[in-house]
Amino acid sequence: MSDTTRKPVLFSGIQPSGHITLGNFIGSMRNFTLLEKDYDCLFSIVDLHALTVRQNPAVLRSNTLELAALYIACGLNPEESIIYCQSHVPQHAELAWILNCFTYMGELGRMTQFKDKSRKHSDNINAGLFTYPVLMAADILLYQANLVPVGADQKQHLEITRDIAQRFNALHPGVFVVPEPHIPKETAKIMSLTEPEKKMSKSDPEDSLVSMLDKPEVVRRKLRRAVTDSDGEIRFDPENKPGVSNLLAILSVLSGESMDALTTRLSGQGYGKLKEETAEVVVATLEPIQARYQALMADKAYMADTLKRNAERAQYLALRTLRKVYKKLGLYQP
Ligand code: ATP
Ligand code: LTN
Repeated sequence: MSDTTRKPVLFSGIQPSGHITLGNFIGSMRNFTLLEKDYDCLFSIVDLHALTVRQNPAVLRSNTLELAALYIACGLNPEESIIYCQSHVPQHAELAWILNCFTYMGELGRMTQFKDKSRKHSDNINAGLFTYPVLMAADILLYQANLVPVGADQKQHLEITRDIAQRFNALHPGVFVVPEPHIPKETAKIMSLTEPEKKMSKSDPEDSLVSMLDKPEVVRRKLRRAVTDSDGEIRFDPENKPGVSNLLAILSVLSGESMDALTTRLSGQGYGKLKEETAEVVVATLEPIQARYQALMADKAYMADTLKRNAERAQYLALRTLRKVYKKLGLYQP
């Protein structure tokens, strides 16, 4: 990514709040690899966001490195795209403060992620959890991003980001690019294996998810135990058959076989066959990623150097926006 290229900018982030799941991969990382060549991309490990929920420091550190290596192992190129830790670029927190002053309590109170996480962590409803979307808006607006690929659960956060950008621009024209979300329908929401009415989340119990680093036998066991239903019919119907539809969605996306072709081919067969085929395509997808991951993690110096260099590249871009914002707002700059 250089100053002179004309490609539009793509920004996305994933929290190092646990082991990266198949839901994160299908809903976001895989789409990053499909879009990378057409955009100047930034892929952030949003470690400051992860602090909105209590983290064990040693585990957070190890999850951060894991996520960085997985970004690269999935095929993203850290010499082209900027792969970096959010906390290494202080301008995120600085712009978040400014944008806090352009965001209303009422609109933050309506965010469903805030309501869900407040319920889940009722002993720690901190102000960071409440202002989480403002930091996310800062992430995106700092780099003048045009496109933000995310899963369906982030749609509302993209809407508030656009509202904040437009509100700011109305007072100070031309400061921010108003970003577009990219939420492909087929990959928008991978569901939990044990409670298929809920999305798969990396901070949920182990049985409910496939981790990107699960060994083949673990993937096979988890998929064999995935909750389905009792009518025995292989049909794509997320409303009435969430478990079966989730397996079909995973299989279709990863194999490239269309949903129509897949349901026709499997119709009349048992759920055992569906689970087995899904497990095999997941194993085949994960194997090369895991091999690259192991190689990257064996070279800690390379990982550290890559993250350091990329944070410097991100800072350069971030500073340009922040200076403009400070100047427009009338903060005295000697
Ligand atoms: P946590 O459980 O800590 O909230 P998470 O698993 O929901 O984490 P995030 O880091 O919040 O993951 O999300 C990273 C990206 O992955 C986001 O773009 C999000 O929309 C996407 N994503 C997360 N879970 C899924 C899912 N089950 N299906 C599709 N996309 C998902
Ligand atoms: N909020 C997102 C993670 C995230 C993000 C971002 C995604 C933080 N900053 C900027 C896209 C762009 C989540 O919880 N999945």
